Amino acid sequence: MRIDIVCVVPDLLKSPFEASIMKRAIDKGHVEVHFHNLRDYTNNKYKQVDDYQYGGGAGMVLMAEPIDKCLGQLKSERQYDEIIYLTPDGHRLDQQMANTMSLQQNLIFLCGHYKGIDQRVRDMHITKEISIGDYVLSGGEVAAIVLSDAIIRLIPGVLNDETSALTDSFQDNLLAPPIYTRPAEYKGHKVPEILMSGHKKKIEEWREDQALKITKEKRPDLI
Ligand code: 6GU
Repeated sequence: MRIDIVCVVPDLLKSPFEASIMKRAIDKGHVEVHFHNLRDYTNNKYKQVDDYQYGGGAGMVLMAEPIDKCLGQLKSERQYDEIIYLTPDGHRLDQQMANTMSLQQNLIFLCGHYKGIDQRVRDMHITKEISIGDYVLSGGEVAAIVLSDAIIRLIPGVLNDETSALTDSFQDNLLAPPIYTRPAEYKGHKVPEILMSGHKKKIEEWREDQALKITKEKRPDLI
């Protein structure tokens, strides 16, 4: 997989790709991540990327030209499966969407900033618009990190058995059951007996019961 991240603050983005699972996925060759600064695609000598909005109103808008130039350049180099604009008014990200995108080859993530981007580049280039939740961030960069992490960990071969994505919360539309590790008793708090019984089937049943109970309590909307 190749991900091209187009934004105005690449420095906000880079370090999460330099540690842990995302770094390992890059080092093992499962994914390439490239960063593009919209300021490098400006024509004016001040490298200005934003301007006031027509019709008035507070907040700046990212101009069409630098975005069009950057996306046009990338699209001339390879075919993209999706050109995704990260915006609070997009479709809300869920596990199903991450699963689908994890099987794709080439993705562009365009990060909005300020009030957003000129509608004309949305119409011209964007194939999908994604929000990471119903709250507002100061820019799409943080959302691009979230989306990248959600997708990259699902690429076949990135996680091993111990970190398998199959048992994650949401993979079966339920939250995950409680988990424990050694010691068996900590400050008087004991690990549930069943988990130490060795009965595989009973343990599986207990986990399913717990997952259902917790989901009903915390996220009844999922059931
Ligand atoms: Cl993708 N961008 C911004 N700026 N805020 C958000 C978001 C995206 N998703 C939720 N809030």
